[in-house]
Amino acid sequence: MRRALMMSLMTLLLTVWPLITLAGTASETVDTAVQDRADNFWFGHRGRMSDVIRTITVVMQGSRFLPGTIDVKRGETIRFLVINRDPIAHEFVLGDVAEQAAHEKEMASMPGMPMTDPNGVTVAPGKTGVFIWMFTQVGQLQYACHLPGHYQDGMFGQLNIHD
Ligand SMILES: [Cu+2]
Repeated sequence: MRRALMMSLMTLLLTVWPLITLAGTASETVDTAVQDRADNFWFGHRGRMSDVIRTITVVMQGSRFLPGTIDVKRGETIRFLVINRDPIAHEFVLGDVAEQAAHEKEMASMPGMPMTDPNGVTVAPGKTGVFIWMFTQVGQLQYACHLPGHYQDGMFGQLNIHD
């Protein structure tokens, strides 16, 4: 009798265990879905190295971007080499004017937080950042730095996505 109870408990556990494991997998799937959504912007998403068709070098110097204007084509995957020649960190963040304003607000609310957004890269003093982006729509963007005061001081450039 006792043995039979033990056996049925074992059976129950064996039946439930895969469900518990599945539950864990399900929540990971949700996290990935959230990650995917966060990675998608109206103008594109993170690109793959194997799709890169050209490299554009951007220099950050004197809290300015060089060049000040970049032209790309819809459908292009660009590798940005972002060279920071300043003794302070800078960001290279892609977005339209409204998205830049939102990011500016976000950065102001948590000073010193390293950026984790998929649409940009933070580059340490004297370092070079690599950032790959696939442009999917025609439009006007800015690339900007949102370290305190930099955007207001004019640390942004114009990026045009053409047909
Ligand atoms: Cu900056």
